[in-house]
Amino acid sequence: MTQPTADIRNNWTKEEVLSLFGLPFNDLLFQAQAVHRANFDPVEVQASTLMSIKTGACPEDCKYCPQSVRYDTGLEREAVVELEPVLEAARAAREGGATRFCMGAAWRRPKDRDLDAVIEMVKGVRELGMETCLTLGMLTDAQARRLKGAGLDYYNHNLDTSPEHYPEIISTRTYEDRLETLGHVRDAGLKVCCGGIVGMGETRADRAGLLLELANLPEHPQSVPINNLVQVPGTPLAGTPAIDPLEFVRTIAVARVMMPASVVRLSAGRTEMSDELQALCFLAGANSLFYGEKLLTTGNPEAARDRELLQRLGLRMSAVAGPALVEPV
Ligand code: SAM
Ligand code: DTB
Ligand code: SF4
Repeated sequence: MTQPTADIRNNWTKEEVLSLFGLPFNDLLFQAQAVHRANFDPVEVQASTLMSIKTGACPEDCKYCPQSVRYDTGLEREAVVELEPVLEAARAAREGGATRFCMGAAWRRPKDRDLDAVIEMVKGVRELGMETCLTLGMLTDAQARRLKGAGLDYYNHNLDTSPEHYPEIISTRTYEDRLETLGHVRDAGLKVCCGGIVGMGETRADRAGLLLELANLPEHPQSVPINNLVQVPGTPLAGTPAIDPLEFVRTIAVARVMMPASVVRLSAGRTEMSDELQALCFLAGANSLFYGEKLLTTGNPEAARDRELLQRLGLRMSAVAGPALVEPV
């Protein structure tokens, strides 16, 4: 895969982003597809499988999240899972064709001693020849370096929305806190997975604001998950009017144009999407998905159904990295 640097910009303006959003749909998709083809194999889609390694009872108040202790969503809390079930799930994900295994914990921030068990998981999954990703909440500089030393590939930490809309969604951690963790992750040499959620009642200007923040980070995140809100009864955002599906496609396309060499993931919310809508997202430059029946606590399309969809579209999952293809620590 070539990653030309000439087109990589970190100085986007809000006006430019809004004018991309405002292009006629076909012009925007044409531009996004051209950028995609200049940077990636256009028929390849990366597949990541998620697993929740610590579920529920989270002290944060993210209004979209079923795992916050503040909302009654009927979710059973679960302590940190043992190593063996994690490795079993990772093996199954690998058999199914996933190349990355992402482990998520409902923490505000992990304690140093929480990382001991997590590091064993990272090492074990890596030995299976898969890439590893963690999302554990805020990290200190030392924690990020420790995870890098243990062989972690990616750290997921989302900005979620624009700085302006953010206070409507979360009060227990600031945008600045998120940027700080992203800095620690980047400085530790970990690959950054950072994106957001749309369909949370935000405006187009907010969607543009989110993409502006992501693209103007010191380095583009290597992985950019675009989630469509999964509405979970009991969360404050349940009942929010859904985003126009074509506006969702535009958001993917603008992300692709602004971050040409980043892998853009069509993330949560696919269960509610038609095959045609997902096809448009791939045309708009999405080249990754979450693969497997479950996200963290909510549903995702069946693996067999996704394989069939990709096959109908002439797309293929990128090859499983063999142990030799995963960089040594
Ligand atoms: N607790 C850690 C944190 O928030 O940093 C890590 C896990 S958290 C569940 C990871 C991400 O999942 C959130 O930042 C959010 O972007 C996404 N997410 C959570 N609930 C969601 C929902 N209902 N719909 C779409 N995305 C969601
Ligand atoms: C991301 O951007 N989306 C994933 C992952 N990173 C951790 C999480 C989606 C969660 C959807 C709600 C749930 O299943 O709990
Ligand atoms: Fe907690 Fe993460 Fe959910 Fe926010 S998104 S409530 S931090 S698990």
